[in-house]
Amino acid sequence: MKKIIITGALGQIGSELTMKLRELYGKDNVVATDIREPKDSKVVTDGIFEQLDVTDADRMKALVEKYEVDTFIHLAALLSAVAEAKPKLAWDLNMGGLLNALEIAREHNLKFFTPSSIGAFGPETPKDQTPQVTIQRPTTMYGVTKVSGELLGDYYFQKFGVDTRSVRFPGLISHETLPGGGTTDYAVDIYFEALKNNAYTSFIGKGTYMDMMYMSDAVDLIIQLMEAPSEQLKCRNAYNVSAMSVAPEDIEREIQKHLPEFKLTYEVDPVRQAIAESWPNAIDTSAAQEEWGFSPQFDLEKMTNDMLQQLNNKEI
Ligand code: AKB
Repeated sequence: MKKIIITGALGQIGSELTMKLRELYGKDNVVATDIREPKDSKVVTDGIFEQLDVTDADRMKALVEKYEVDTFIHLAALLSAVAEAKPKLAWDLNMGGLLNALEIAREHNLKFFTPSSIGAFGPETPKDQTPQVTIQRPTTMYGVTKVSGELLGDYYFQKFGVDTRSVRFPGLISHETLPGGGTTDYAVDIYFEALKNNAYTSFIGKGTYMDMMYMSDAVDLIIQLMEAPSEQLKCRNAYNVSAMSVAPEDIEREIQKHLPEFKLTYEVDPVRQAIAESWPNAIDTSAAQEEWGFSPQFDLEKMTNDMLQQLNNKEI
């Protein structure tokens, strides 16, 4: 990667990835884009930033040509719960944006990354040790767009030789930017509320296991995957990646080690609970480990220590 364009740069992943890429590759070599342009964000003020609606293929192409980029990191998408509330918009944005980006990657011979998700699995997928290659029949619009995106990644690689790379992200936990409209968002909110109110009401039920990962591991793995030699990669659609499989009560127990009075209660949201139940409990990440050395640094204990410390420093 020498010159990189990122879409959705103000989102949960984008805001941290952009800063890390600027640090590693230089401010002049990272073109951050988003549909919003808040003047108080470091992503906007600390380097190159361009406003971009990813459904506008002409502007996307103009920016790729203006900055002569060689790598495209396409993050702009709606998350699972919002996509379920607005399925047509989710299809138009998630698929329209991805197709525009892939076409430009084909025309300009760009290296390409876009994330898939554990949402690409469905109720018929094996729930535990979910294999890299398995049944993918999701029952959400988010999942439909993620499986379609994986197929497009394969297609553009096989048909046109575009160097497509991807992972199936689990729930991502971060202290910088809040996620918006995901099913796994409870695992972020719980830390903010623990420090603010010593209590949290979870919209995901007790005993519901999902894969999760700390954002610093997610950012590092994107860079590691993008820098891996092309011939090492067998799965062009998306690699399973995860750092832990947790239920709300597991996070509760870890938080209580720091805040003994912390209280977790439940008010289950039937829509997000149904989505969570259609996803795996714990996926098998051996292909990512073997093919490009995926090795996350944060387990639940280490992540909880760091989250609470970082949030304390911010005095939220
Ligand atoms: C969501 O919950 O929608 C995302 C995801 C797992 O893809 N965090």
